[in-house]
Amino acid sequence: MFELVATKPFDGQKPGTSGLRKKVTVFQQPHYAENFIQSIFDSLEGFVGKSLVIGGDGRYYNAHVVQLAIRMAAANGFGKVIVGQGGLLSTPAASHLIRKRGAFGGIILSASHNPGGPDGDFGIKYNAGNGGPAPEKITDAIFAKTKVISTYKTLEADDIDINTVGVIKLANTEVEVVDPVADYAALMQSLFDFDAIADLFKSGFKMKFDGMGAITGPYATRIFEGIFGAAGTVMNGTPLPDFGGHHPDPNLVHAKELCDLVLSPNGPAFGAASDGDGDRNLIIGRGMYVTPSDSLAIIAANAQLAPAYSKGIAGVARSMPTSCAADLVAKKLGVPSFETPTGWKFFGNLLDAAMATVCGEESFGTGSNHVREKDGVWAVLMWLNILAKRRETVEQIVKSHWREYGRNFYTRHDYEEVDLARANGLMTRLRGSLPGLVGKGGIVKADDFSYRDPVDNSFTEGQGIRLIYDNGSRIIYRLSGTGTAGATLRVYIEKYEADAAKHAQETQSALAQLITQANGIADIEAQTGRAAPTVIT
Ligand code: VG1
Ligand code: CO
Repeated sequence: MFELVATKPFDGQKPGTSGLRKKVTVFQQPHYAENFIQSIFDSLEGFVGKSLVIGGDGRYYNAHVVQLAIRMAAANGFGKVIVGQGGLLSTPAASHLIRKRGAFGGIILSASHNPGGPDGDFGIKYNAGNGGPAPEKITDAIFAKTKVISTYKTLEADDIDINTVGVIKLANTEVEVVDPVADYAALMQSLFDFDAIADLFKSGFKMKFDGMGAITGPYATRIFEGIFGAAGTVMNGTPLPDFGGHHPDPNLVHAKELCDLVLSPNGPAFGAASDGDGDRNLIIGRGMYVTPSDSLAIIAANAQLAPAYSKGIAGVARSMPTSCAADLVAKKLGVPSFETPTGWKFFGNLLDAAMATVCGEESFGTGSNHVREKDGVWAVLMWLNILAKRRETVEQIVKSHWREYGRNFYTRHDYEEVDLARANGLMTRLRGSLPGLVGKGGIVKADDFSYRDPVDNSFTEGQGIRLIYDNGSRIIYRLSGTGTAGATLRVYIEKYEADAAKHAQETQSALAQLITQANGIADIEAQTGRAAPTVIT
């Protein structure tokens, strides 16, 4: 019944910021997904007889890869596979399930915020026993295995029924199909004051949540509409293989329908959205969009309003390009703040060691020590908990935060699908110009960010070019590690403003001077052929 299939290595199966992401058509090549999954197993030790969690965001090709992953897990000797019903699990729910069941690890099928459908993207990611994305040590080992693979192990067996909750035997392996939402909803209930939130809704508070045709629909429907009784809250709540044509990236551009609604004068008081795999969040109040960096800082400052964090937080961690707003909160709370490279995998050690409790990224990612992934619905519930306790509007909460701490004006300009060679050329040229930039126009530091993990001492370099000014302003350039076509140049721009009288400025105009400098220093138009960014957040 076990089958050893001969195969040859594929080029480029290198995990990026968050797993291996490629066009669906690339994954559809015979043996492509199998090679990567076998390489994951080949880089791990000691899993025979143990459990593996498998699930994905429901995008096109999910159903196919879930089945082959189950067969391969069984053939490779896992004693148990825990799979979400219908092959579905949001990324944070998968992280929770790994931890709750003491699984050896998990395979998450997702390309997250990347578009789906037959012409869209697909992805595979391995999470370790702590529930978090595999650290670089493991992803490097997986990549090394993909270069030498010659066979993979599978079973000769038909697809099994994963649409019904229950247990199925596949060869020597037990496959348990679980409700993808139940455990996660129970975890949320243990963290937040659900009674206070339900009361908020009873008082007439209105919210819209945009599932963007992706994985969070069932989670949001069960929690917001089911538990809180807020009927009519969820829009685009059914996960679809092509996300209903949505680009499930919860930002002002792709969640426009939601934002227009909430920003309108008679709109709901609160709006939120999540991405393809449920780990990102967009927070917007009537008349007030909250930047992810501000959201992280506000959550850190108010976390003690939620039962699970009532004794305070141990520390705050943010990715390097995320604004420094959270650092100011940590300082006031008297707890440490950490600055890590981009990607949630770098928070894992800090969370495991209880050095940080709340973490966040400027890319709409916020989370805590409750799982080892960022968590979209968690962030929305945290905001609801804060709103329920403070009984102020989102706008009032944000503005009073700025009055207390000052405002970190912040924007990110993305230049998508730039020619790869030109993008690399821009970065190389920029790197070469760094020594000459110090001392010019107030720049006090110009470097390529590197990070030494304080827990395991691992070292990572080349994580983004930063220009730091004497007044704390920052310009950061890096190339995306999640795209599947050409290169995406990300330019992050930040300026601190202590004076409350200047907090009302529009973001792009407040940052205009720095934006011009950012474009000029990297010579973006000449180097990329692009006169303007494709997405501004
Ligand atoms: C992007 C974000 C990063 C995030 C990563 C995965 O990576 O910038 O902050 O951790 O996506 O998020 P990059 O390399 O493209 O900048 V998700 O929700 O796509 O898993
Ligand atoms: Co995601």
